[in-house]
Amino acid sequence: MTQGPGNLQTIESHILELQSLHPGASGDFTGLLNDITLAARIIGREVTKAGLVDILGATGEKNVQGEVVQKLDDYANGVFMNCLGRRGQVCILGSEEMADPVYVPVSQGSGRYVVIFDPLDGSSNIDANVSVGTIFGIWKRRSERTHVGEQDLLQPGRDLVAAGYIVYGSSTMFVYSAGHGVHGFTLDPGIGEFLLSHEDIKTPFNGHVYSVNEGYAGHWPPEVRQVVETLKTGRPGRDGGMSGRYIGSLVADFHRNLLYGGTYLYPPTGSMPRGKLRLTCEAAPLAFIAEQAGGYASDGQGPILDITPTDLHMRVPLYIGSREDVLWIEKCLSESCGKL
Ligand code: P6P
Repeated sequence: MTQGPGNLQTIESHILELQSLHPGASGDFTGLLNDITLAARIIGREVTKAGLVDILGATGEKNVQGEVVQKLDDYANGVFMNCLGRRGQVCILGSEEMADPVYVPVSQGSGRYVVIFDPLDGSSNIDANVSVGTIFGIWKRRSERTHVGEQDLLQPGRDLVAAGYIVYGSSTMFVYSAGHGVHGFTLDPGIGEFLLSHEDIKTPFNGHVYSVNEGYAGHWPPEVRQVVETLKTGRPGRDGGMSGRYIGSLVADFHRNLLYGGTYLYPPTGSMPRGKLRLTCEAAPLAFIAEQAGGYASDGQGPILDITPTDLHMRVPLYIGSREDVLWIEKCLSESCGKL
């Protein structure tokens, strides 16, 4: 008898197994995660055929960050807004593409969760067929359903109940954690299912890659320049320097570094004193993933996960990836030494 395919586990069954860890669970969390996988499949379908249909190029509009919005950004944001919370699990939706959060009316359900997402990060690369990604974070509502407000929206990453990203590249991968390790699923477009391909991802303790836009080196604080130079030439006790790998697409750089080891850096510059990346929809969800996989994420002074946002679009410097490397960077920057 011919052998069928090996151990095929769909993301839906993986999420259901999670639910079994929480006896008496309402199923809201399971439904919400499945809604996100649906949004991922719809966005992935459009991203992978972007070159074939007239959705390339920018809308000409600018988003709240002042960045030119690519048509697919708009589309991806709309998909998330339409797919999430259809069954009332969500009380607030926040998006990198929307200036203000959307508060879901009480009448539309239990509203147990808050979801903040970057629907299509790295979208300026779309026309060049470079990998792009979606990032999401899920928090629990803190206040009574009838009193939802900023205290529910602006929570530290330490309080995330789940986070993940989808990378639309040579294949479409869905990587997430609900606090029980990090697991990766690869989309089989033939059956439209995400199948478990990377169970319990652990990122290497240190790496040989650093990812940063060195075009800004002249605008970094001197201690950052010193740290990056040391990464390149080789830290004391390390065999040689690191290699530079920078795609210009955070999810793609992060994903490669997560699997192979490495560190992504987006330091502050003169024009961006808090860096470029957003805490709630980029840094915190990826920091949650990094720490669940044994890595670490810092703003240069301390853990990203311990920062409570002051507003939905708050930016933070980001140093994220292999634990030992990021801890070394943090030690140097917090002591402004850079010469260890
Ligand atoms: P820069 C894309 O706009 C993004 O948010 C990340 O995906 C990427 O790592 C970074 O910004 C690229 O920024 O300033 O190097 O072009």
